Amino acid sequence: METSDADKLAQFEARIARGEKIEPGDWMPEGYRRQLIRMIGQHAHSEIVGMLPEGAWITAAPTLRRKLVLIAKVQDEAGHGQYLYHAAETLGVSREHMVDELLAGKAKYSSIFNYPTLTWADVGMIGWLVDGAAIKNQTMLAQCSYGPYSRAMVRICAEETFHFKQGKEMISIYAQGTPLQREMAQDALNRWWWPSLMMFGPHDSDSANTPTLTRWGIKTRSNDELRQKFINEMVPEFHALDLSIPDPDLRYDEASGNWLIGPIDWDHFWQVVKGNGPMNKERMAARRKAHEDGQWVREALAAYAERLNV
Ligand code: FAQ
Repeated sequence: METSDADKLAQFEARIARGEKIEPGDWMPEGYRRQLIRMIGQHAHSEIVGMLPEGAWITAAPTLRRKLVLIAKVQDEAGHGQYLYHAAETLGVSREHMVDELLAGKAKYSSIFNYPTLTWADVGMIGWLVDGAAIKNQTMLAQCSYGPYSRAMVRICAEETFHFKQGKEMISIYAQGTPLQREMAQDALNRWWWPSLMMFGPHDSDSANTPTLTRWGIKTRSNDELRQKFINEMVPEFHALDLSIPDPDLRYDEASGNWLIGPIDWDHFWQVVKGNGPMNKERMAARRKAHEDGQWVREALAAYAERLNV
């Protein structure tokens, strides 16, 4: 007897409830596949576009050690993009299609990469704050129900932890360094604090995808829950360095044990998401140029593969 779609869905949801991973050849509802392609694709694009803000500082790193670390970090982000495009391909979408969607402005990537890196301290602040926020989110995704995405996240989180540590080390040194270094660290915190909080996405009440993602075990924590966890961890760290958080409403709430923040400027966030942030146009222009410059490599690889008949 044919199993009905309703039965297949019930079996699929029972597997998720038992904590089993869903693998590429397994039956899955179309909505699950679509959500994963959307999210993993956006995540892959974020890693690739995310190479640009820090990559701009490679030639200006202050010491050889810092330069080596930064090159390794930016190269890691490229690797993360590769794992993620592969993970999305297991769902039946091609990398070419995903990249075309990005370059055509149809696919999103994280809002955080649409801000300029104005000083060297921004490199440290990205490592500490931006990678820190990414890890919070990705540690949750390492537990997600889709096998290839969850396994990619385990490896990515391990590498991001190194990014986080080198960023924290830099900012800690500068915050205790010369007056100019302190000023640079504070200025970087002033500019990156709010965009980092926006990385977690809109408030739960406006997060259209969360109910579906939670139902199918892709997300196990909401945008606001992860943001609050991140704030609670980061505020004492910055205070310990005598750096001030750029939020006049920030206060500790004894009852909940949470650091409560002032209102997030969501109008600004949506402007950035829609392509009108400080660096959106530059970021997309850089990706299009890289894609055009790489055309001969793709052609050469395709010709080689054809010769080998693979
Ligand atoms: N930027 O319904 P929700 C990194 C969109 S990796 C742009 O709440 P969802 C490593 C969202 O897509 C950083 N768009 O969405 C690194 C949706 O639009 P859609 C990237 C955003 O999926 C470090 C709409 O708003 N990480 O940093 C943003 O439930 C340093 C409604 O939102 C990932 O991609 C945003 N910030 O939750 C690299 C992790 N937030 O698609 C280099 C995977 C929301 O319906 C240097 N993704 N939107 O048209 C996720 O966990 C989720 O997708 C969220 C959003 C949490 C980002």
